[in-house]
Amino acid sequence: MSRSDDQPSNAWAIIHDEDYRRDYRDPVIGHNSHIIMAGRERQSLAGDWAFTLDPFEEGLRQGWVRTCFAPLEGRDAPWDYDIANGVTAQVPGVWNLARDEWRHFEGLAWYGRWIETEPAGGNERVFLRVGAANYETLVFVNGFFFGRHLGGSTPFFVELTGHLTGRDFLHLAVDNRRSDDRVPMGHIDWFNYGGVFREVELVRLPTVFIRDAFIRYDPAAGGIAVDLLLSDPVDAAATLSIPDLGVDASVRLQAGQGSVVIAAGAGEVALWSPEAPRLYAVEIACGEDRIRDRIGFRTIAVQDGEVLLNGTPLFLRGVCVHEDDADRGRVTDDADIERRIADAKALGCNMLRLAHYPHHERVAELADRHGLLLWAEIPVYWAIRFDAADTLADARNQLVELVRRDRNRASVVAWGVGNETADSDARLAFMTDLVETARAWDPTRLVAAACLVNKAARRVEDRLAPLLDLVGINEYYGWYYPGPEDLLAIDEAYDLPGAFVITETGADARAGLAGDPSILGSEASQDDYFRTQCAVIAEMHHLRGLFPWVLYDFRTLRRMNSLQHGFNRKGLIAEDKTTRKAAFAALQDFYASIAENTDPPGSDSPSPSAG
Ligand code: GCB
Repeated sequence: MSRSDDQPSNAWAIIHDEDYRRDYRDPVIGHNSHIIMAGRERQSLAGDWAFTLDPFEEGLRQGWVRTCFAPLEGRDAPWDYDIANGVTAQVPGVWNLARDEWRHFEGLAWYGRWIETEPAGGNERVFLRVGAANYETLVFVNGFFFGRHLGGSTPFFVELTGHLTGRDFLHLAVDNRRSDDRVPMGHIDWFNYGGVFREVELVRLPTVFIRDAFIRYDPAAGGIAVDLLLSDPVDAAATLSIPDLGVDASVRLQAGQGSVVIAAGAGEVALWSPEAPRLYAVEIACGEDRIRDRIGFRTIAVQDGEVLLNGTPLFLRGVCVHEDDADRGRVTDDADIERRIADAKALGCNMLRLAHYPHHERVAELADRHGLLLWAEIPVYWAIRFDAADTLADARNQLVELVRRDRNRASVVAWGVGNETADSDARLAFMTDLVETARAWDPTRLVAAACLVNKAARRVEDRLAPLLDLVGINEYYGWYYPGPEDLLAIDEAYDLPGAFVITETGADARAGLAGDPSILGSEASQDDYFRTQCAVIAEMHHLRGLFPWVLYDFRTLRRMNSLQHGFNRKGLIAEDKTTRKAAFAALQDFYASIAENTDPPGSDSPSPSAG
């Protein structure tokens, strides 16, 4: 029986067909589907969706999405799937935390729901936006296959215009299986949550709409620079207004593209910074379309190993954070993000490293508002298949989806392209491609990565490092390795053009575990680790930033000892996101000492005490 029939197929007829994914490989939905969301109205599809685990991918083998609509009466063959089987799951949500029996499921699952919305009128288009679903998502409406998206943390869009009748069934088949050709691959130190864990929405747009707008302060170009891209290659005129700067400009677009530079000197624009996060209302209109945003204008650069924000040297007082919640997994909301920002600020931070994948877009929007710098990264982590062209295409696409989503956010100052990836020729070619891709899509931000150290030679030794603006090392001297005195030798030997930062350092501790510093896992041992580290870091001359690992304990199945219980316990705060461990104060003291003394640690002026 053919799988295009709309009658249930006889499950027996397809059991020898192992090439059952052939009809679902193309099209691949990538960053070209991107639509700038700034201020647009959306119809939320949040709520309970019909949900079916499908570990054997029978839905793809048997074509469930086409056959499920046949009425029960009149069926002449048995069937294995109903859309209304009574099992539901929340969107946004991760299935792992919804039911105990789904906790460790890795594979394909079907989400489905009716969409009730007006079909697109003559001068309208309708798009589906999926905020993020881990990892591969196949999109179907009324059984029609639109394509598949790869990558577990970035948004994608599907045009539904012409496919909606008023009441239509949307299926998302989400597959979170780990595999060595994905980004990340199978071996990771965080929990591989599955599901549609960010918002799913419908967006209605005019026939020709503003697909993308890149808005930034670029003194080299002469002021505020704006690039516009329309949905279609038409000639048009757009208007750009920034009322608080008295800007009311017009932009000519040819074949759907146009650019403008608004002359504005540093004196005229109040530049955005963590201390003064000034945002300007910006509105762009073209034909019937209009986007509205609040944008901060600032510059970020690295010169002679120094990080310059608005031209002024800055020490990056950071901390790493995962997007993880003990109860909701990857699902987050404004309150959770605001807490993250408040905890980082309480620590004395001016920056967050969003490890190890793109976090929710609200993080950058709220960091813009509250004044916190961000390092945003893609999950090129550990042993990626650097020799595989498809894996590179996937990584590159995830990077561009992230950049296009967040490049109007002043808070985002660095694109992280990789974390602790082993050096090889294939890796160098792969990473060089990502560095160039980041710069091509956004020449205004820093490109960063956590690089490799030759422990024996005590120096940063990584062919990727000279290509970067921020050269990070994950060092863990005093935890995985003896130390931390070797840091001084590494610092001494540092001679690269990029700014040198510690992208990770930390030690596990179970909140509440008493004992003296010699008891590994006690709060005192973690506190001692950081106080010892900071005393050494205070003597480093080249270091321009520190990102301790990690703000909160987070779930990971690599960590199973009696203290860990499935959590990485290097958090300065426990997984309840409330209980601060003793080491929190150690870092707080260190950051306070740096903030008081505006010179970075190790500079020739009096160096800050480690507290
Ligand atoms: C690292 C990794 C990070 C781990 C951390 C650890 O170097 O980048 O993902 O969670 O170490 O705790 O070992």
